Amino acid sequence: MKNADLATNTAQWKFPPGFVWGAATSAYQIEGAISADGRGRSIWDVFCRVEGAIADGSSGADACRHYELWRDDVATMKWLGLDGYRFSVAWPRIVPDGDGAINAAGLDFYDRLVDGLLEAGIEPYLTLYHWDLPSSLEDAGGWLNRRTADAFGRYAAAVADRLGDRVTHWMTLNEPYVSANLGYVTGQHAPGQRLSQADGFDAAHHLLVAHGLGVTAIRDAAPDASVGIALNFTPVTQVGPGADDAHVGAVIDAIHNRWFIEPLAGSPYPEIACRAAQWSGDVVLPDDMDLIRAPLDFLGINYYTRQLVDHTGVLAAPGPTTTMGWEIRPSTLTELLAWVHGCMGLDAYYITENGAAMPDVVSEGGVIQDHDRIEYLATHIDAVAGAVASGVPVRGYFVWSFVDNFEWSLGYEQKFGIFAIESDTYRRIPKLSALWYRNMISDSQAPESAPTTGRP
Ligand code: GCO
Repeated sequence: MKNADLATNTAQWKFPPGFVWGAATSAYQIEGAISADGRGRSIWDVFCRVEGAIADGSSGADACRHYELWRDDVATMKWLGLDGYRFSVAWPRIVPDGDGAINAAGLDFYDRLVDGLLEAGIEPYLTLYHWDLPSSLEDAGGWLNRRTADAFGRYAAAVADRLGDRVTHWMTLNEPYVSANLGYVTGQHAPGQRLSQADGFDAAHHLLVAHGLGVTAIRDAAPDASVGIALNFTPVTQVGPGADDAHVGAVIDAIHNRWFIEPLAGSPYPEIACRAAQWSGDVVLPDDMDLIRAPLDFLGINYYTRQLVDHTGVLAAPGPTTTMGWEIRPSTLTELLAWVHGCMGLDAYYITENGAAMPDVVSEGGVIQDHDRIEYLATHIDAVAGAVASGVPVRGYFVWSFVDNFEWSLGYEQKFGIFAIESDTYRRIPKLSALWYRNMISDSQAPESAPTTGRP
């Protein structure tokens, strides 16, 4: 079927009953209110002030003003028909100094949000860490310092104690690959350090220790919780016939795609990556790998694109691409899901992020006619359906993102939302993709006997 037909014929997909349709965001990207109610400073508050760090010189200081407008946002999500909403808790709101005193007002915010979601019939999917480390922890070495992992365990316990009676689905970390490598190796993200890949692996290991401590803390506070982690995958396609092409591809694949999932599944860190980085592994203490392999209830998978690699490294993506320059490649998602299931063998996976930044030209009627984003979503949902049909137990799909937001070092120039934001009023304006997603959700929930003809 052609992509455009896929997008119009949404009732074709057969997802199992209870499949969760959701949308995702993260705290620093949408909340704003960085000084409200005792919030401490995060590494992103600091990084955004570094000259040249953010493409458009912006920050998340106001972002989407979700901290103030969350009630309207929940109402909008209800209108969309979402079953689930994935958001993250800002560590600096809960523990302003990173470790030490708990700020009750910070917990109160998420308490109200969770109640609001549940009242609207929307299941909260909570991520504890989406990159906004309290800056006082960074001052003491950040993720290069193991004590940050211990502090995370205490922070996780505080949140789980407060919300564990109402939140069922928990994720410890979002994309530790990005925290470790963009934060401490390439310096594109906060805290902006440019260190060696071996240092990056130290940070990555401490992130996984934090994950393990977080899993324990959540299970202690909420024994019925369903616990996971959200990992990003950018599968590697080797280009070029040489042994050197294969070697570079294998190293990049090990760093990007295997480094986190394999120890979670009980294997050691990929040898080829350790060797390439000359990583000593001295930071790995005797019980760490057992802590890291603690059983999980689900894995969150963030997928956007694949990468082509030859002996020179990652190549420019062939078209078609999104405005991020990322190749649009839905079939890779089906293959990825089969591979991930082979690694982990879990009963549940969620697509915790998938979506596209697009040009979003406003048409004459004032509506953003983002047919390109609709096609991206339709073809990727179709790819998920393909994996489900072949036996991978994917239980839900969360579009990235609910609303245009602060895209990290790219500021507000890259737009991933299915809602836009009206400048000045901060009103959320549905793009055509929001209307499409809403129809798709209601179609997919219609009883089997309902007519299955498409609609415009
Ligand atoms: C991610 C991030 C998001 C990004 C998105 C688009 O987890 O990668 O969660 O914060 O905005 O991926 O780049």
